[in-house]
Amino acid sequence: MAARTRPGLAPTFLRTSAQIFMFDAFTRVVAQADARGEFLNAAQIDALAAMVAESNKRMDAVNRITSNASKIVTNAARELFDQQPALIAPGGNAYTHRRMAACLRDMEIVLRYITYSLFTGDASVLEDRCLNGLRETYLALGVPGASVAEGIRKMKDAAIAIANDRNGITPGDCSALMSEIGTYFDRAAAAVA
Ligand code: PEB
Repeated sequence: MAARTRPGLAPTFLRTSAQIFMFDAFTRVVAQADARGEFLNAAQIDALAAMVAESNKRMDAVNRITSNASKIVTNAARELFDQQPALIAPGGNAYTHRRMAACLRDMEIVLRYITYSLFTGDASVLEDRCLNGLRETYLALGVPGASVAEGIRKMKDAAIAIANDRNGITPGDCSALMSEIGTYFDRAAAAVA
């Protein structure tokens, strides 16, 4: 977070250290400007204006991933267990219905927070409410983080294939949006690996 450069101005938005922040692309820029006591600059306004102009693509991508969430989760889990059958064998971390259910639920939670980040154009909701402390949780539970990361990578491939499907639509340039989606999955995978 940007340091306060003008001590007379209190960045109230950033004041409470115990609070957990959820930004979107707009409030993040406002918070940064406020911390410096500055107006928004032209580059910031241009970047956000571009985001608004392109927002139909973003909403469509969120909608596609959201409405295919269970398919994305189930297929990624199935591929993960095909590749790592020890997980579902006796003693494995997805063995027993209880653990299998917990595993599918975890993958769905991660995907859900990624759709929030895609919607808001900011990773903070994913970082603060999902990934923060997740590695430690898995360590304590004995859940193999590298396997969770692999499951997340499989969801990434499936989600991008679905969001980027050119069938039946007027095709446009979605490359920036697709790589943005990729970064959220990459952050999630890196957080637990
Ligand atoms: C994180 N996961 C588990 C638990 C928690 C989370 C807090 C313990 C409580 C419980 O069992 O419900 N919860 C989850 C999450 C958030 C949250 C992401 C974010 C907000 O609140 N097992 C595998 C795979 C992997 C897996 C590698 C890909 O073999 C997951 C799925 N998570 C898994 C399993 C458990 C678990 C719990 C098996 C149960 C572990 C156990 O009780 O032995």
